[in-house]
Amino acid sequence: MTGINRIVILTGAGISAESGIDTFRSAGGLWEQHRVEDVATPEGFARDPDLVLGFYDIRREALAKVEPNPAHRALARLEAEFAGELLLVTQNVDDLHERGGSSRVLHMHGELKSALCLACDMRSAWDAPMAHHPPCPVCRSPSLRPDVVWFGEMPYQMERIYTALTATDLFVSIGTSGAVYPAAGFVQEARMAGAHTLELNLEPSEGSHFFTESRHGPAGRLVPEWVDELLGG
Ligand code: BJW
Repeated sequence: MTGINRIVILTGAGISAESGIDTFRSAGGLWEQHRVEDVATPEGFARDPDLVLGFYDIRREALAKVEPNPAHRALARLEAEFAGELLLVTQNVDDLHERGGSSRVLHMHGELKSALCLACDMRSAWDAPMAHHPPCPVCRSPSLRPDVVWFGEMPYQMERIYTALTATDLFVSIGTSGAVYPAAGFVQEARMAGAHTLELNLEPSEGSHFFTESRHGPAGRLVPEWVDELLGG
């Protein structure tokens, strides 16, 4: 592909599905196992913190047992070999992009392996359970919550993302249902700025019609194929 100097990539749960991490909205996915209002809202956390901390403890533990797949690795190869500017934005709270070799990942919905202290507002790297209310490493208050973005909260680094979207030549959305805003609106921002927009997803997403090009299939195949094509084999 010629004339591509800036790329913004958005990834969602589908990119980690072949690594063995549950998506949210697929049959049998996380939102069929749990009520979203209970485990992914500040109100749910206020009502029953132990339920929410336990939900994230289980997911953090599961993360230690899975590995990045060819889609994560292909994006790391793109970061290493693409001569232009690349911004990789993920909605995922897992660390499979980093373990797959990407070194610059923007986690707009936070990270499972980070804790946010409600007492001192500090973030700490975190790889242990939280359900027993351990003390914050900074202020010692037992006030930690997972450093993730729930419904009704502001996703991280939105200004940086919108700035990149308005200047990008190519926007690629990988493995996301397009059901959650503001991420679901990125394609329209990029299109308005004149970018080519490409969807790589198992099936047409809710916002499929907004993309100039869509390819459907598993990310573990589609992403390496697209990266090969972009880098010229
Ligand atoms: C494969 C595959 C394979 C499978 N290969 N593909 C009414 C209208 C518009 C907006 C709103 C509204 N009412 C409320 C809102 C706002 C709300 C929202 O969007 N609600 C919607 C439900 C309507 N959004 C918010 O509250 C956000 N904050 C906000 O808007 O702040 C104000 C603001 C305004 C303007 C600018 C900026 C801010 C916050 C949203 C937080 C979302 N949090 C979660 C939980 C994070 C922590 C955790 O992980 O537990 O984020 S919810 C969950 O959904 C998680 C995900 O990141 C997110 C998206 O899910 P994703 O990744 O798309 O997964 P799935 O399962 O939906 O889809 C997977 C896809 O992969 C599918 O298409 C499969 O086909 C595909 N797939 N296998 C390729 N092998």
